Amino acid sequence: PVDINNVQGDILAGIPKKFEATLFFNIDDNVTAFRKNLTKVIPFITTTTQAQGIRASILKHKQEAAARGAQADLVPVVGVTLAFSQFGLKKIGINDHIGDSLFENGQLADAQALNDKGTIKDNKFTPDWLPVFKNGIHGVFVIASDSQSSIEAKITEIKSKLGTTIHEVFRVNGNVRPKEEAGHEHFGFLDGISNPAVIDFDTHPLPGQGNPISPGFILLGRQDDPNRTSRPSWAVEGSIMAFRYLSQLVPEFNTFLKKNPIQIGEMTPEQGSEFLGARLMGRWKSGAPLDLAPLKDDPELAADRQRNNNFDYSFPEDIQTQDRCPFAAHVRKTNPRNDLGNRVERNRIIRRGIPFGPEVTPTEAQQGKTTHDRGLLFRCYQSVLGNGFHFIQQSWANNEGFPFGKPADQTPGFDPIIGQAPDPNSRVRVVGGTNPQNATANLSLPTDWVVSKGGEYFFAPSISALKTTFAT
Ligand code: N7H
Repeated sequence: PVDINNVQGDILAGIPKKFEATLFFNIDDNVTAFRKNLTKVIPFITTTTQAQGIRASILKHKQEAAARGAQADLVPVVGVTLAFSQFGLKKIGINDHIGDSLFENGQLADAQALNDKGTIKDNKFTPDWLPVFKNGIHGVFVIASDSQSSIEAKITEIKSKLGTTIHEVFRVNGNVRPKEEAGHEHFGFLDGISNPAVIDFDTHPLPGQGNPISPGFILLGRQDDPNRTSRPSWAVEGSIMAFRYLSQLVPEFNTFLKKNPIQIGEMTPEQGSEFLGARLMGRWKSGAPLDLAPLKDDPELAADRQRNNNFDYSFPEDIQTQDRCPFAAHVRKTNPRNDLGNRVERNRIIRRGIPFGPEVTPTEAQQGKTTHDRGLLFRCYQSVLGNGFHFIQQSWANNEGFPFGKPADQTPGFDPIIGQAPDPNSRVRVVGGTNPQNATANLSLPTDWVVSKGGEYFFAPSISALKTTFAT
């Protein structure tokens, strides 16, 4: 079974957060000093048991506040996650193959296969990424808390322990959006509803979480890890983190919705625009799934954890129609549920992203044009990138034919949210099935609304590996 005192807390449990700093660092040449100092930082790293404890105390705090009729704030806590890229492992002198070639080659080498935008010169592809992600980052700290000041204090503490053995190369702050937008990403949709339940850990899965998946699809070296035999012993109970810096063009997205409403029955143009947005996502902004609420938002359903994820696209009987939810809708593309006979365990990932950047300004909204960078600091965990993040992006979201086996006159098209077309310069994507009354009609999307500015693949070691293999 999984040792939850050994697995980092961000992976299976998640660390509650209002603010989160993602701090990328390089290790300096005195590696021996770094490994020695690292010993003093390991006590800061949050374990799964601790993350669960934080959740429990927040729940208790909320219940107590509710009993008093008061509003509960987050309990003051800080959670820390630490992970290393292949460059970092090499720098430290850990040269074993971890059993994941995409990780070992790094995300930059994967950018073209992911269809990130870029330029090709002399047969060489260079993505349009922030320079920092092209320079070989060694490691990342993710620091989550209820307040920015607690985060700053923790960073100071970490840095004081590590001294000059690392230097920060880039930091980006994420935060939960204000007031009623809390929990919603920048396009306005509630996020963080659906994650897989993991055997040995999630003892009470929610309806619709799907068959609980074997821990080895998330944790290296555990039950059903497809590459179990090729893992070095120190990699066991670690997980591979895919990080992506994804900018979102919110005013442009909204302008498109405004210009292309899908009005059914009595819908006003505004409702038609909401409806198109929901068709592209597969959920209403509230989080209510189209598969259960096909024509009208249902905020009560959205708020009910027993129901808001309990669907698999086979309603009423026929998985072959997109009357309720387009085949290409973001949530259907990235977790096709019964489109693949509910047999997608190995392709599930655990998502832990957070929005970054300011709210849309009135000027941006009015002009329909982004001038302030904002988006999602996407982070997900899996044991094999070629089944998880990389596979979902390349073989599902970017693949017009997926899900396969649908009626011949209804090509699903690209995932309208994250799908990327192969041509790095011209990006007209076609998506099918957006109009429930005309299943064969296609819609051309003028632009990408989610733009990759880079990222890296990291390995989040177990606590025991940090102690014995990484630190000395
Ligand atoms: Fe996606 N969004 O807010 O628009 N995502 N996502 N995602 N996503 C989901 O069901 C979003 C991205 C998955 O189990 C929801 O929890 C945005 C990448 C998966 O039914 C919303 C970006 C990848 C699921 C968003 C983005 C995925 C999922 C519904 C980028 C993987 C679960 C909330 C800026 C390659 C599907 C929920 C399921 C859900 C949004 C990126 C994957 C609202 C804005 C890169 C597996």
